[in-house]
Parts: sequence; structure tokens; C-alpha cells
Amino acid sequence: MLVDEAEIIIRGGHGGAGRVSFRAKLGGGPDGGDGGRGGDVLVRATSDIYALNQFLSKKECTAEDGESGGVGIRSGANGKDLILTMPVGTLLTDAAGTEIELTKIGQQILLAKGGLGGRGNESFKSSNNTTPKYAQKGLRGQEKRLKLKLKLIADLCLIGLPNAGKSSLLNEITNANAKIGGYPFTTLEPNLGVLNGKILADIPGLIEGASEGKGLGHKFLKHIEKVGLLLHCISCESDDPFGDYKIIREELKKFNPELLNKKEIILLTKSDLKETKLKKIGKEEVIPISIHNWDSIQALTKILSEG
Ligand SMILES: Nc1nc2c(ncn2[C@@H]2O[C@H](COP(=O)(O)OP(=O)(O)OP(=O)(O)O)[C@@H](O)[C@H]2O)c(=O)[nH]1
Ligand SMILES: [Mg+2]
Repeated sequence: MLVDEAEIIIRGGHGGAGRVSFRAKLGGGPDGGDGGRGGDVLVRATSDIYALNQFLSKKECTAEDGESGGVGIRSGANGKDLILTMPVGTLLTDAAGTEIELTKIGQQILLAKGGLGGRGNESFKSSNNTTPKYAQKGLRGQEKRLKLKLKLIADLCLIGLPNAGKSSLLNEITNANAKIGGYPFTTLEPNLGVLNGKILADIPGLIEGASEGKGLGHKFLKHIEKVGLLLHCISCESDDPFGDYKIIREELKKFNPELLNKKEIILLTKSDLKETKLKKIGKEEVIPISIHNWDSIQALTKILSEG
């Protein structure tokens, strides 16, 4: 399941208390140290679009508290920062309506500051008061209630009918590990991968009627609106590649006519299968040729000159 909305409370760590203490020897002065600073809460953007799933069970996220001050003017340790990972494309909104959007993988933003540590009694020593008997408590960390909403952000998006080979391609050219299957609707929720810093999305296959809610892809059509380039996959297995193309274009148009103006590359997928099909008629040698594909012509001339 893909969690694309959540509500959490985040808290910076509490500052550690300052210490009240005096040196053991007779007439010893104050030596209570300061408390440590509470840890901050930060967010880091990741390409894992399932990263919001962790917040199904984790509703409150608090950074580590600072340690109390020690004797011998020893300061307490600062609390560790808490770094929450959220998918790139997450929109975070606090109670005041302030919005932060995660737009780049690896981007890190401070969300809630930890509280300051309290001063120990040594730091209050002065010529007027050489034996202060008080220290400060640490301060509370910042607390915020955040609404999280995932808007899928991708530079490129694979679209096409179910089973066209979209997820296979995503796995081949990015770090993704999407589920592949020789049947329609293997992908139930989008997958993301990263290619040279660009985010490539693979959404569930679209079918006729998708724009009216048929199949699974319609939920994700809205995500295509922000994508820069569409990679439209059409399988060589198809008996009617142009028909396949038109089905998808029609659904894009019905959903939002502006989608048709997006830059699009058509990828003829599973091209090896055309050869395999022809090989089945008993001919061993099937050579894909196009006069517009220099490599294929080179391969042909090489075979012919050698033969
Ligand atoms: N021979 C061959 N098979 C391929 C190729 N690409 C994908 N396949 C196979 O085609 C089937 C469908 O691949 P997927 O990548 O799951 O297709 P999809 O478009 O993501 O499908 P949905 O998620 O259902 O929309 C799988 O059995 C793949 O192994 C290819 O280039 N050549
Ligand atoms: Mg798929």
C-alpha cells in the first residue's frame, strides 16, 4: 500500500538542565555545568515513494533530549538530531498553513529546533555572587503538527497499456526494483527510479476508460500533469500499435487536454519479440533493419560481406 497522506507531531529535543554543584574542597566555588542542546528534527527527501508508510505507526517524532550539565563545569552532551526521510514530492503543511515542498532528492530542511540547554550555576558566578545556588532548566524543543501530502514529482514518466514493459524498462535504466509480471496490472502503485539525477516514474497501466476511473492508472493521471517528458511504451507484441497509441492519447485528452501538449517519446518495447515471432517460422536468421538506423545497416553489410 502506498501511503500518500499522513499527520504527525514533531518535537525538537528538550534542552538538558544546568547543574548546581560546588567543588568538594572547603570553600570550593560553583562548578555546575550547562545542559546540552536538544536535537533538531530535520527532513531529508528520498526517492523511496513508500517512505510515508512509516508514519502509519509513528505519529509522534521527537529528537533526543540534551543531557544535564555535570560537575566540574562539564557540559551535558547535545541531543542527537532526528532526520526523517520523506519522499521527494511531499508537501508539508504546519498548523499556521506554512508549506514546505520537497523537490530534490537529498534535500535536507530543518523542521523543529531543539531547546537550548540550561546554564549551570558556575556560569552565574560573579563578583557580587560567588556562590550562586541556582541553574537554569533546559528549554522545550519546538513542536509542530504537520500534514504530509505526497504529490508525485517526476521529470519523466513511463505510460502505456498494461503489460507494455514499463516497469521492466524502469528497472533496466534506474536503480528501481519494481515488480515485473507477464500479465496486465502487475504495477498497482507508482514506482520511482533515478536516472542521472532525474526522477523517472512508472505508473500502473492505463486502459480505455481510465480517465473515467477504469483500471488503476486514473488515480495517477494527475501526477502526469507535472512531468516534463512522457515515455510512451507500445509493445511490439501488439497487433495494432497505432490503435494502442490512440487509446492512451484519448484517455490523456479526456483527463486533461493539456497533457497532449507534453513532449513525448514513443518507445517500441520488446522489439526482440518481433524477431522471435519470425524465427518461429523456421528461419534462423532474422535481422532487424531500418535505413534510418545506421547501426542496423552496418550490421547487415558486415554479415553480407562476411558471407
Ligand atoms: N522479451 C521481452 N520481454 C519483455 C521486455 N520487456 C518486458 N518484458 C516482459 O513483459 C512482461 C510485462 O512487463 P512489465 O514490465 O511488468 O510491464 P508493465 O508495462 O509494467 O505492466 P503493468 O505494470 O501491468 O502495466 C514481463 O513478463 C516482462 O518480462 C523485452 O524487452 N523483451
Ligand atoms: Mg508495471
